[in-house]
Amino acid sequence: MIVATAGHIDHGKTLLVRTLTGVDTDRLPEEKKRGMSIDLGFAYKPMASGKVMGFVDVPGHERFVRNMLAGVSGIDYALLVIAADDGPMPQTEEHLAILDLLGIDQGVVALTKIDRVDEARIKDVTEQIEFLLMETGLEGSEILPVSAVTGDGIDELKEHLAIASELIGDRDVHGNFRLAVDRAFTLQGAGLIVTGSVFAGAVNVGDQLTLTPGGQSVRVRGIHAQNEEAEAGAAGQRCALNITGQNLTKDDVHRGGWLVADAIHDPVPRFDARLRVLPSEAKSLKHWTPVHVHLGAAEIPGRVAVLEDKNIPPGESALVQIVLDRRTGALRGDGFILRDQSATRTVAGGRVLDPHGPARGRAKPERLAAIAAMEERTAADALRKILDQQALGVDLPAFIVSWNLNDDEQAALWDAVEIVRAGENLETGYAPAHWTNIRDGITAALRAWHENAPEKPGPSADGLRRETGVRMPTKRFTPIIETLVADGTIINRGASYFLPGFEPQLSSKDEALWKRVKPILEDGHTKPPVVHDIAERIKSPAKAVESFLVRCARLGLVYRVAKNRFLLPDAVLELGEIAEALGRESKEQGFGAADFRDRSGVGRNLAIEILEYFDHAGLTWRSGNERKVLKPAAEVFGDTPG
Ligand SMILES: Nc1nc2c(ncn2[C@@H]2O[C@H](COP(=O)(O)OP(=O)(O)OP(=O)(O)O)[C@@H](O)[C@H]2O)c(=O)[nH]1
Ligand SMILES: [Mg+2]
Repeated sequence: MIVATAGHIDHGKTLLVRTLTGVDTDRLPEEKKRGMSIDLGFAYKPMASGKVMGFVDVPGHERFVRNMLAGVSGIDYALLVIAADDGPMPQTEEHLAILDLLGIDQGVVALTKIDRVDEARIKDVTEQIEFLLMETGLEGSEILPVSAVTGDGIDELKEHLAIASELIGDRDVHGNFRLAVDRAFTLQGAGLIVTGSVFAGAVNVGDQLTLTPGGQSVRVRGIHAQNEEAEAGAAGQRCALNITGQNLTKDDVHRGGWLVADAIHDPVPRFDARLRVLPSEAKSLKHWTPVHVHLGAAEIPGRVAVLEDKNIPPGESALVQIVLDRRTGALRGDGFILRDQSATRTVAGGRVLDPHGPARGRAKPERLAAIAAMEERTAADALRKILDQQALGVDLPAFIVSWNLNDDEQAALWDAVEIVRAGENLETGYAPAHWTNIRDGITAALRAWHENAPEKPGPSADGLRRETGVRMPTKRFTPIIETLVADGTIINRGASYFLPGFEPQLSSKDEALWKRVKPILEDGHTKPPVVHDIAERIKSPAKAVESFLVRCARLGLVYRVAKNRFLLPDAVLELGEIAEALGRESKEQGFGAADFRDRSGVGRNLAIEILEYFDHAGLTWRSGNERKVLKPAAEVFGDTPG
């Protein structure tokens, strides 16, 4: 369990942590000199259960709220410290609001410095605090009077924390590993050390991880979990990882970065979220307000795009898109806080819903529905809703990263949700009803195409997309037809798509012409006459014969070897096999055009035309005057349709 302190300056947070753990977390000379905390402090306390409790001690000064924010995300339990003499003060309220906005709803209040006040005052302040906690996540939390000076109430507080840690237990370790970096330093003899709270998943010595947003690859050489040397670390612990990586230096790692499993390295420039504006704000939060965004241990300037209305009144919540000045790691469910542009006031906070919100059309009704679906409690419920909404399919890799689902969790998701997954990597998901619609649309479009043009091959992928009339980008359409080809619903040949069983046919006019031209081509075999000569022999215009032969080529009846020369498939295969034999015989050296001319007997000009056609078709590879054969001729020309 990780406990973080919270509360106004000088109310006794650091001394209380020292009393509980024996560790003075104010280590900076500046902190000692000024008698106040500036940065985060860390302390650990082994407990009777054998577990170790981690403490994050935060500074109370209003100028260091940003440091406080880096410390409290990713904790399990709040220790709100309020001095009995002062009672609740501005940062008591601000820290409490931050804990509430981050969704931290487990904790205890330590009413400190009771040695300085009388019983009546304790009763009075306790009532004030009960009132203060109302309608926050910490409503009803225990309020324990203590004195770090006399030791009064300290045993009760220790007892309380021990029980809380048993009740909370080990956090559910789900998802891929994710640690919010709050410190990075080099240690003599060990190298680079990175510390932080583990938000999700587990890590083992030897694991490969990625630094977000930079993308550097690192390896874990050693782990300290809750201050003890360990083989592994997991969610709910503070960890120090000794990492190495190519050319990796301390400058590559900063507070605010993330150390994550490769699968969830996905820095985003914006995210969609639900945002709540603090009731204490004087004015509504306007669209495009500049703010400081605190998420994990990061602080990034950005702006708020209000999606549903023009602004959000104090105390209200609404869907927003947070647009960041630079990329950061953010996943669904992450809590975040917004402070005003001059970083003097906490204004609002909320939860990330969709880290893959689009820059354009972010406030369209269908987007609002998609964001709202991400508010569902489980990935399965959210996916069901989104599949239902999105007739044109859902980007599954993005969804999986958003929810940080590991392999087992993904498998469970596919079991739980009725879904058709399409594409080479099953990357697009469809609700079964939507899938059936799209499939039927495609087969209907193909059927209409074949009926209209029985002599033509089917359309290309892009043509098919247009014929089907679905409004989706090629990138989304391609996986669909890949899947339909794989399951045999449609057939792909060359660049064309067909319905099964469809064979393109010549029109009756072309069929009659073919009966006259085919014998001429057969006669010529590897040396057929050019188009012009064929036209003369059958007494037809050359243009008409050429376009007729182009139609035949589309059906695979002939190959167009050169602009004015068409050969029958068996002649092309025979010539291809001659090239293949020459390639085999000439080995490394390759063969020349003259070799091919001599062996095939087709004459110099035609030999060159044919060889250039072979280069183009991928049978041969030309370098200088020599050619090599890349694959068997039968593989390139053996299986011709029609
Ligand atoms: N009498 C009395 N003094 C206390 C008690 N707890 C803390 N103090 C004193 O209050 C002063 C502030 O205590 P800290 O623990 O540094 O307060 P803090 O909340 O950590 O302050 P920041 O980190 O600056 O926000 C110190 O002089 C402490 O000795 C207590 O229970 N009784
Ligand atoms: Mg302190």
